[in-house]
Order: sequence, then C-alpha cells, then structure tokens
Amino acid sequence: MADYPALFSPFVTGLRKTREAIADRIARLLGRPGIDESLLQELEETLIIADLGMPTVRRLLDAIPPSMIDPAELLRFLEQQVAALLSVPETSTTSGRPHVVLTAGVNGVGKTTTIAKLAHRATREGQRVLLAAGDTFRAAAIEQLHIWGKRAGAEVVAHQPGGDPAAVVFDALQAAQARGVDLLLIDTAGRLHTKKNLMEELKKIQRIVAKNLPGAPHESLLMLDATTGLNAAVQAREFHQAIGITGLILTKLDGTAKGGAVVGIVTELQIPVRYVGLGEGITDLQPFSASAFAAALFTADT
Ligand SMILES: Nc1nc2c(ncn2[C@@H]2O[C@H](COP(=O)(O)OP(=O)(O)OP(=O)(O)O)[C@@H](O)[C@H]2O)c(=O)[nH]1
Ligand SMILES: [Mg+2]
Repeated sequence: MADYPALFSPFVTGLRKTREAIADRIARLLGRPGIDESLLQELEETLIIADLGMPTVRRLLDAIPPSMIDPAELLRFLEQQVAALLSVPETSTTSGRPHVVLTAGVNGVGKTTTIAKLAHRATREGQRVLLAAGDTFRAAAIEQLHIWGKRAGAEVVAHQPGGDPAAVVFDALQAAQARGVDLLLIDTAGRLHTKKNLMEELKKIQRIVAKNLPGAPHESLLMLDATTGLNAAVQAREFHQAIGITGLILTKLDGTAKGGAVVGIVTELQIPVRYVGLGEGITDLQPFSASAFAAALFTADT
C-alpha cells in the first residue's frame, strides 16, 4: 500500500498516535492468507481500539460482502466505507461580508487557539479579519485573544472582563461592517453543555448576531477535543440543539490514540468536520478530508 497518496497527507502525521495503536494489527491482518472468523474478530478489536464506537464497528462489519476473500481488498473496502461515513452532506452555510463565524465548545477544547489558526489562514489569503473577545469571563482570555490576534495579523474588539459577551459581539459586528472586514470570528467562553444558563447565553449571542446582520452567523462551529473520544458526541448533541451547529472542528487530534472516534461522532451527528487541529502552533490546522482521513486510518506502513 506504499503508493497511497495519504502517505503525504498531514492526517498521517496528525493521526500518528491512533495509527501507532493499530498499525501492527492492520499489518497483521494484511499478512493473513484469507478472511475468516478469527480475522474478523481481530478486525473488530482493532476498530474498537481506534475508538470508532460499537454501533459504527457493527455497521462496518455487517457491510463486508460475504464473497470477499482477500484481506487487502477488505481493508480497501473498509477505507471506502469509512470515507463514505465521514462524507456527510454539507450543511447549508451561507456567505456574506463580513462572513461571521460563531465558535462554541466546552472549557479548554481549543476554541481560542483554533480561532487564531483560522484567522491566520484567512489573513495569509489577504483577508481582513476581526476577532470578537466574546469570552469576557476571565481577563486572561481577553489577553490571550489579543496575543493571538497580533500573531495572526487580525484586529480584536474587546470589552472589560466581566462584561456582557453579547455587547462585545454587537460592537464587533458594527466594527466589522464599518471597517470592511472580510471575516469576523467570535470567541466565546468555554461552557459545559449541561449548564442551562450558559447555553442560554450562547443562544443570546447568536440572536444578537442574527438581529444585527441578517443571514449571520454564517457558520456556527463547534470545537471538540478529540482526546475526549466518543464522549464528545454527547457535548455535540447539546450544542447542536442550542444553536444549530453547521460544522465541527476536531482539536488535538495529534494528542490522541482515539482518532477513530471522529467516525463515530460524524456518523451519529451527521454534521461535517470542517477542520482538524494537529498541534499547538498557529499553522497546525488542516481542512478535513474524509478520504485522506480514512486512508490514514487504514494504511499499515509509512
Ligand atoms: N496538541 C494540541 N493542543 C492544542 C490544540 N488546540 C489547542 N491546543 C491546546 O489546548 C489548550 C487549550 O486551548 P485554548 O485555545 O485556550 O482552549 P479554549 O477552548 O479557548 O479554552 P477556554 O477558553 O478556557 O474554554 C492550549 O494549551 C492549547 O495549546 C491542538 O490541535 N493540538
Ligand atoms: Mg478560550
């Protein structure tokens, strides 16, 4: 399988830990003379180790054509199936100028870092980018956004710590329109999906945006920490119910052996993954590719 284009994909690097956890097993499967019960059992264990989750694992195993006899063919089949599962239909995101992106997620998942990465990508393309410091909870959060803004070449609109995030967002929207900004990224405080008042606050932010710029927010992105594995799906369901998530960003994929959880999460939620975070640096963000991801998961040797 050495001629896989995926070998050159950043997903191979990003999925290193996940791949290390299953690569030996994949190689062993490939070395088998044919497909039998014990191979299928080993395959099941391998997929569970990668954290695809039982429903997805069952679904994949059930889809294997009984006539299939070659293990290499089987792995290619699985790769295609996983790529198909990850290719959920695009959500209806609109565009506008400024293009407004609301971000959300539980504490510490990597929202602010990811906003910096997104800002960096956009400024490098020549876009004018504004960041709204909607996390007014901690003074450090505002300071952090200023630092990232400088690095990314983006402007920042912030209020005093403890202020109303919706008011910051209102000001940022005005500023974005007045200054001819292309992209407005709204940072928000981390919040547990179980805290009703904090979820209401998020809804309020979204309402303020919609009221002041029809059609916005154009995207509501949920950041999920990939190291949480399949548990992230629980958070996603609640956030989706509150604000209607248009896309997912899986952060810290570099730090987990549970990268396969992405398959389970996407299959369950039917929300597309837009980007994955592959490190702490400002350039460590990659647009998600279902086929590259699936290939990286099932390629034994690099
Ligand atoms: N390895 C790795 N670390 C990451 C990635 N993304 C973010 N981090 C780290 O995760 C930690 C938290 O990142 P933040 O961006 O502050 O997370 P946050 O969601 O804004 O946190 P709160 O605002 O406190 O809820 C930092 O140490 C980041 O460097 C990633 O893709 N890979
Ligand atoms: Mg933050």
